Amino acid sequence: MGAAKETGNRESKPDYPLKITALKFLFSPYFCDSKFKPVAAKFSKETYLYWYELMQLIRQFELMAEEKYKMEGKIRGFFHAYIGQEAIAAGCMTATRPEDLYITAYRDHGLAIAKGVSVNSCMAELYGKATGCAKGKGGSMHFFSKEANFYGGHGIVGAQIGTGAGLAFAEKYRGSDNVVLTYFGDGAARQGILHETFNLAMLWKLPVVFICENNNYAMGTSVERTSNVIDIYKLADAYEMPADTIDGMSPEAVHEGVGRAVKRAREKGGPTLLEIKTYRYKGHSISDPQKYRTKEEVDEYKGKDPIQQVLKTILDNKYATQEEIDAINKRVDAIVEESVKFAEESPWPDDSEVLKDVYVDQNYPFIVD
Ligand SMILES: Cc1ncc(C[n+]2csc(CCOP(=O)(O)OP(=O)(O)O)c2C)c(N)n1
Ligand SMILES: [Mg+2]
Repeated sequence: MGAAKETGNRESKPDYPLKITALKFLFSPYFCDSKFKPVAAKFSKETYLYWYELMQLIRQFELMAEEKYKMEGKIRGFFHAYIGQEAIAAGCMTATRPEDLYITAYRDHGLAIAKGVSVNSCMAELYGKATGCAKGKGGSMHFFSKEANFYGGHGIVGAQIGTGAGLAFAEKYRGSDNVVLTYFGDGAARQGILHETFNLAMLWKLPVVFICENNNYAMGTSVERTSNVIDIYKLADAYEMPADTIDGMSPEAVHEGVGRAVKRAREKGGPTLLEIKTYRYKGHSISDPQKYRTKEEVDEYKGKDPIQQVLKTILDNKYATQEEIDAINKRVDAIVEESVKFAEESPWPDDSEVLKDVYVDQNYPFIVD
């Protein structure tokens, strides 16, 4: 756990039992069942292997896509890598159920893959192909899959904060016990929509967990340069919303903190703000010269790499041999290679698709022949 703050309604230690059942299928999410063992218990071998494989998959997917972008020009447009932040996706997945909804900003590849949007359809989306998860019409910033309960992929900084609360309102209205995880960056935390959304989310006790992925930069602007309040979790205070800070380089810490917030939301206790401290190794986007930070700073965070940390735990505890790790890496490489083949062989969207999926109402007056 990151340093939890001991004021007001803050949390400092796990306070409820949690159990992860065994993983049945590769990349299908765990079920988190709050009736069983305490969260402070050691995580299982299966959990570590799942985290390792998932984080490797996300990273290798992005490294491959970056190569296809930079070296071969097969991918164009915006592209924001999640590399360095994978522990957030991993910890959130083991702390939530498949029915729970995720919504995020444009840095969306990692969460989409974690949530189960097919790797083939993600690569095809980057290629702009008809088989992409947004039919090739969204690209990197607009991954989407209703089946996977992944609600985007949003390019307007902060806009998804309100939409996430809207999804939570819908879940409450329908009487489900699903929880919405609404992700946004440290830069988005300075948008006015956050305050209006926090106000209503608390008033109506919506089942939403607000997750600020604080990677310390909004494009080239550091958190310190955006506000007098640099502890983003404190923004919850104005609405008496529970809040916490979490070490985002540790899937264990993410799981614990997110698990508590999800439990609260599921049990009708309302929203939580989690400030998850993380770091992106790559630039803001693929075309960022990164003049605003030093190589030493980047290297310091690479020294805490979540994939390497999880690998160390696996090997130290003999959860797997090096040969078994090599087999996982090979499997991941094969999935990524296959996604490239799938994307390259897929057709381009048909011209007739241009005006489809813009408005639900096909007779909307703006759509004319
Ligand atoms: C409303 C709006 N303002 C400005 C932009 C331009 N813009 C795109 S990303 C970004 C930085 C956001 O940083 P942060 O929220 O920290 O997310 P991160 O990129 O670090 O994941 C900005 C200002 C935008 N897309 N939308
Ligand atoms: Mg940021």
